[in-house]
Amino acid sequence: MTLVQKINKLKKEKNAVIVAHTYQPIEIQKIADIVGDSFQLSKFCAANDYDTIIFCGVMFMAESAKILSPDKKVILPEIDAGCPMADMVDTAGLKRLKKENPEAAVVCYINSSAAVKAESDICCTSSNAVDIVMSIDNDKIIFVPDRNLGAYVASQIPEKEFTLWDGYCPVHDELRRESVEKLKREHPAAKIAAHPECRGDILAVSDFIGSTKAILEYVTTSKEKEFIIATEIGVIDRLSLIAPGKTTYLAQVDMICADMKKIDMEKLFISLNEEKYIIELDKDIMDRARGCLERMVAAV
Ligand code: CIZ
Ligand code: SF4
Repeated sequence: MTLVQKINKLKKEKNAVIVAHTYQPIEIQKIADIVGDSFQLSKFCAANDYDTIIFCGVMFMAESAKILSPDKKVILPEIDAGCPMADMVDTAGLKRLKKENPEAAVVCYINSSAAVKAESDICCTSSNAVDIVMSIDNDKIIFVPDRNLGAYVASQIPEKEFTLWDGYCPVHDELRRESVEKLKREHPAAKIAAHPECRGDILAVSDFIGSTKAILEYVTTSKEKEFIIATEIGVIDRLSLIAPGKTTYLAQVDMICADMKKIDMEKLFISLNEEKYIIELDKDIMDRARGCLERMVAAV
């Protein structure tokens, strides 16, 4: 039996489902039952009848799935698959910031730990961040942990006052405008699609700004043929599967998330076979973090 056949057999036997983030390696995207962004995947996990969820992504995503479906077994095939940006904010620092800004509402990007979500008023994703902040009555906003997404949201809502946590995604933050401009000179017809985790000077020269889901929709529905993609390489892999007629260029060769690439077919098989690593969270943290996620769902 091939590895793919073994994985599919075990999946059936255990009534398990494989979900994968768009930044996952292409072979994982191909075997997954559903591919999407962290929020789409969490919602899917909460609303199905599978007993076990194999979450191919990083820790904060598997945690969000567990928070929204606490009665299911949620498994992350690689326990060390973290998110450097999520790890840049800690609850002690956030509590300090809340004390200093008592009238501010705390908005946390979904790329954060369950503990940080438990300390926040409302969660957001890159698809809904502007709408979420608009839905809040407070004039003052503490935004954690992504300073780039926070600055982008602040630029769209000038009437509110923002305190931004100084976190960032290394994959997006290290993209330089020169790389994008060089590609644009080489491919003048290409449209530039950027994720809001990129720096403001990249967003300023982009034709489209959006989450992975929004970028996929933009490219697949556009009449244009060529695109410079300013986000993680997995989106290019995804587009090669769902929109093979489009030509895409990765904005910079190193836009590869090492954590997202920690899961491979062998680890996926082991995770199903040995049921590891099962996500367990403190009940109190889980309940408070669920409030943060549910307020997001209710707001948009
Ligand atoms: O929310 C997600 O899945 C991430 C990390 C990015 C995006 O834009 O989809
Ligand atoms: Fe975290 Fe960036 Fe990797 Fe996404 S691409 S998981 S934000 S480090």
